[in-house]
Amino acid sequence: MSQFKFSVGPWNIADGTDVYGPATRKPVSFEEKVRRFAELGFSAVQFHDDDAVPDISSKSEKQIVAEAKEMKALLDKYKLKAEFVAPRLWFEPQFRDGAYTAPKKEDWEHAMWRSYRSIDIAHALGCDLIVLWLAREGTLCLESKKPVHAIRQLIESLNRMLAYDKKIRIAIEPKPNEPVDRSYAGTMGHALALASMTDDPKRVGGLVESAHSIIAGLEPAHDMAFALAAGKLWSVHLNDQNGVRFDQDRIFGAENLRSVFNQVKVLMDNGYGSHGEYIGLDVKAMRASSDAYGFKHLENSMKVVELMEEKVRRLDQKAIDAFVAASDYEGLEMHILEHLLRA
Ligand code: XLS
Ligand code: MG
Repeated sequence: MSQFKFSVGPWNIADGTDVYGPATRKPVSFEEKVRRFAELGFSAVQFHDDDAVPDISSKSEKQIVAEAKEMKALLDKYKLKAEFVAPRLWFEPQFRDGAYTAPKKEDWEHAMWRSYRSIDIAHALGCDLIVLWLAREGTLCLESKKPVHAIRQLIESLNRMLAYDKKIRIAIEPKPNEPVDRSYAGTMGHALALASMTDDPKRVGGLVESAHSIIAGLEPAHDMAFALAAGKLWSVHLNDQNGVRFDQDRIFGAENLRSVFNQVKVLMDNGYGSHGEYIGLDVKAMRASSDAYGFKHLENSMKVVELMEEKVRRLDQKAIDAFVAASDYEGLEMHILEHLLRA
């Protein structure tokens, strides 16, 4: 049994469509996803704004809140909470050159409208966290934006959200690229630097996604440690990634077991979850998997967390300290490998 509470977003149940080919699995209704999430033992659902309120830009503020309240009733039916709401500012063509760093004023204003609606939806769903994956905040053509001006406009966007609602908290989910070519906020270091430049830094923190750290060439456990040291690790997206390439959203543990062990260790060692934080997943079943196995990657990821929790609990820290005291790092390395490899 895990010591953590888990959360997941509906986009984790994907139909196999990728940039090179169509769906390989039948679509699953939103309610069926929520029902299965509850059945699998998740405690909360992660939302995009337009997961809670489809076609959000075509609706009035009143209608948006009404539909968000209907979504809350669905969560209550399955005894699930909402973890966060993330404005999905990478779908609408209007945001093709960025949302918070959009060069055209009307595009930036629409991004702010979507962000305020995300805050309204969060309140209706009963949560106080907004996640910003800054998917298109950067450049495709390097000279298309003045970087200092764009970054200051991004900070102003955060300030306007913080001013719109005095309770909301914002977790920035950094990623160094994809879909944008060069991101303005590629790592947790950038996210926490942005937080420090806002009008209310204590309400701006971070979400570490394992794969995003790997794509940046960094160790996810150290990115988590960096945010934990600042008291600002407010969510995680545990998954895995085979090296620096497109975001694979592989199951947690699929590629990098040593790192995965250290990610769980740093979370356990530092009381992650004790202030209500969830273990969030951001994983997708392989395109080749059939309909019957369209949820198995969620079960597998949770199972890996539980197995690694057991490995962390059984770790002998005194033995580690003794190897370090003797500067016997080869001995320490083998001690850890045997610990991981033995049943
Ligand atoms: C990128 C993001 C994305 C979700 C949440 O990894 O987490 O998967 O849409 O914004
Ligand atoms: Mg993610």
